[in-house]
Amino acid sequence: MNKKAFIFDLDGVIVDTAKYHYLAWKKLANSIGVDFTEIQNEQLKGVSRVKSLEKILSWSNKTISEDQFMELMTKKNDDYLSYIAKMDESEILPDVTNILDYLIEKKQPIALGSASKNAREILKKVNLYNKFDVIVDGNDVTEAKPNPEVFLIAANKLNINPENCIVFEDSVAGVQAANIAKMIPIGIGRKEVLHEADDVFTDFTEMSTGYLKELIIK
Ligand code: B16
Ligand code: MG
Repeated sequence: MNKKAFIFDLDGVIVDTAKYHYLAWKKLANSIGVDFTEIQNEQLKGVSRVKSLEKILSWSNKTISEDQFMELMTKKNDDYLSYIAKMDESEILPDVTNILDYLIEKKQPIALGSASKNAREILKKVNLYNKFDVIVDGNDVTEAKPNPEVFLIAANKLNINPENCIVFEDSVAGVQAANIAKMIPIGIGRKEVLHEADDVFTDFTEMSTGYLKELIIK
């Protein structure tokens, strides 16, 4: 049995902040005359703030100055921060705390691997910060998912080989990043969207402790 590690994405896996990113991006896109659909939103999940805005601008063929770009990024984040300001433990997704506690009880190393620069603040707000051995977020990386940097840094800090790392992800970019890192991606969301993952669960309520045990001893 090889020692495993469990890496959790944040937005859309631990907390439902994906809906706040959506609302903030939609408002911003509409304010510059760009249509913004849920399908386009799917392509922004797991993607950094800079890359997300670049994508929105490319869909509309808009070019703006660097100053305007920075202004829009600040606007989006301020809007997003106003949503997350009110967050508390009630916004933790179903069974996430149970799964974390089970892994802690089984002495499994746990990391956060998120593209978000707001990750630490959110974890503190929902009282989960202390459950992680290692936290790697948007402030620690230079490359955005699907680049595997965020997960590789987490594996390195935990001192576990990438092929023994299980990654829980809700985004296509994140599943691709885990695959590129040669890790084991488990999708949290829809099978049609996350078909590159090894397994997909709608949410953690569908994941049995038997399944986790298998992952630990595999
Ligand atoms: P921020 P994750 C990602 O977090 C989100 O999925 C993505 O929608 C967001 O643009 C990105 O974080 C950056 O977030 O603007 O807060 O720095 O899913 O990797 O936990
Ligand atoms: Mg996510």
